[in-house]
Amino acid sequence: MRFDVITLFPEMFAALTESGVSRRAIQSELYALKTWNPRQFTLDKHKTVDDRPYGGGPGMVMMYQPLKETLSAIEGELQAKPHVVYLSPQGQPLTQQKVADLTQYDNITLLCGRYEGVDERLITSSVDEEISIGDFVVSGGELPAMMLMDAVIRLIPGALGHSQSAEQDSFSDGLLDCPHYTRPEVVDGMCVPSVLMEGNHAKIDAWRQAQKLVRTQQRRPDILSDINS
Ligand code: 4G4
Repeated sequence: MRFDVITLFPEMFAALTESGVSRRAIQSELYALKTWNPRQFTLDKHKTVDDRPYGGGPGMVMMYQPLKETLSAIEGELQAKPHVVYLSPQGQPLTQQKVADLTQYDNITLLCGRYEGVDERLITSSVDEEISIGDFVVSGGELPAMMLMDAVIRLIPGALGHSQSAEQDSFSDGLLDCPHYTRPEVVDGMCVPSVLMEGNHAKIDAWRQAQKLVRTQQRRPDILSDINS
């Protein structure tokens, strides 16, 4: 799998290459990452990537031309057209199911907006899907893009160690996860649920499943009503 990222702040992506599961997965060549700065595809001496919005109003808009040229340069390096994703608050919500669907693409290009976003004509001509990581706003698409990439990367076979398997994640069965405990057996007067100390694995599995259901009912009843509809 290969990710190409269009961003005015390529240095931010060191967060993925320098630590954790995403760094090990790059080192093991489970995926590749290349960043592209649209500033390098500008035509004027000031390397302008943004301009004022038609119709007036506050803020700036990312211009069509540098982004289109960046996409063409990316396509020039690939065998086939990439799946182009634009991160924006106006996108379809990202879910674990959507993350799993994205693992099927060999090439994903992520477009990271800054300012008020990108010229709508770039979206209609070149973007395959617009995705939101949640109903809130951050200053740029970079952090949302990194979250999407991290979520996809950890599903690539071999990215997680045996001890942490993706099948055991929250949402893998559509429910929230059960609580977890480790040593010591008592800490600041708080003990571990006795069922986990008794070694009856059928009973432990049943307890964990019940905890998942109870927590989902109490914290996210919206998830249960989706499953039951
Ligand atoms: C596109 C349009 C994504 C990108 C406007 C991006 C939240 C999300 C951005 C903006 C983002 C999300 C600056 C408002 C960058 N914020 N929820 N910001 N804004 O996925």
